[in-house]
Amino acid sequence: MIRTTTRAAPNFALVKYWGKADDEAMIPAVPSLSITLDGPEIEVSVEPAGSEATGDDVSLDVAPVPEPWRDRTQRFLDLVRARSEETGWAVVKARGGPPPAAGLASSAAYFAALAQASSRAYGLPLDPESVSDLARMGSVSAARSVPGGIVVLDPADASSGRLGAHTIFPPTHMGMAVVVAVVDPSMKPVGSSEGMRLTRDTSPYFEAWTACAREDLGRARDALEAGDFAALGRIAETNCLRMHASAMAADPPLVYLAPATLAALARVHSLRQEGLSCFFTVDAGPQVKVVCLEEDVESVRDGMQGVTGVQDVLVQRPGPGSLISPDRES
Ligand code: 2P0
Repeated sequence: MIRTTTRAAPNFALVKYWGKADDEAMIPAVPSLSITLDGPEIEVSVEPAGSEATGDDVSLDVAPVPEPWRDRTQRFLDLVRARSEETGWAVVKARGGPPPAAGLASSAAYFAALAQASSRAYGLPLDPESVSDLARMGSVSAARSVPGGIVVLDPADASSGRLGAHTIFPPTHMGMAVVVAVVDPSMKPVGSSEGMRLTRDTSPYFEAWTACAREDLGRARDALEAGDFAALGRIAETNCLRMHASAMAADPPLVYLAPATLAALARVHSLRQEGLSCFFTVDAGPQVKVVCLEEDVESVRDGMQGVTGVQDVLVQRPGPGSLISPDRES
């Protein structure tokens, strides 16, 4: 077993994943399209446990640790060992990354880094497609944080239960940046996995949501191909609100949008009317991600800072995907 340290960053979807077709195999019900960011990175190391170890030792230096992460990490390492000739226990350490379980894609970053580190440590294939396929088994959205730039994860690409995400455009495509307006970084009351299960099982709008997804993906790809930022924004905003509408119609209802979230959406609309190239997307939490063109990033950041209830504004850029740090291997 090789001691390995890797880093990975969150990704935000413009065409969203919400709902699984197969819970066990972690196959999404819909295709999704996302931007992998350049930060904040979580660092994960995997190394062999000592000879007296009787199990894996998982040390998560993130606060607070989301409840499913420990169990999922354990199941993930069991899966890695089942695919490997190495069967030893591991010591896993994680630190950094965005605040967990707040709709800032922390689990995407964590499982992407864990997949990369454990693939290297346990001698599994290291091609991006294989690592992405493995990351998906920790969290579906983690598959999208392995490749960089603009990424697609499409269940139509699954074969023999294998499904990885791939880059469709490099990070520099169209010169985009992401301004994150943090409304409340504390843990959301209903996590994504539970929220999408509830939506699938109880929302009368889930079927309508899944019916729109493939067309949204095709239109988003066309807009990216044409370099049409305004068209991409219309598709992303519509797709985002369709996802939230399906969740709001669940029983019990799931409302991830806070009053300050709605105020931030209104601000994005007015910034656009003032001539800035920007659009919003919101995940399973109250934070608002504003995608804009690089030339407008300062104005958009200033505009979002003035929204009542917005606690912090961060600027991120499309990034290269998860990377092994050779200096930390041994
Ligand atoms: C997305 N989200 O496409 C969507 C939009 C949240 C809203 O992917 O159950 O943490 O571990 O597969 O990957 C969050 O879902 O859920 C997510 P699991 P995951 O980014």
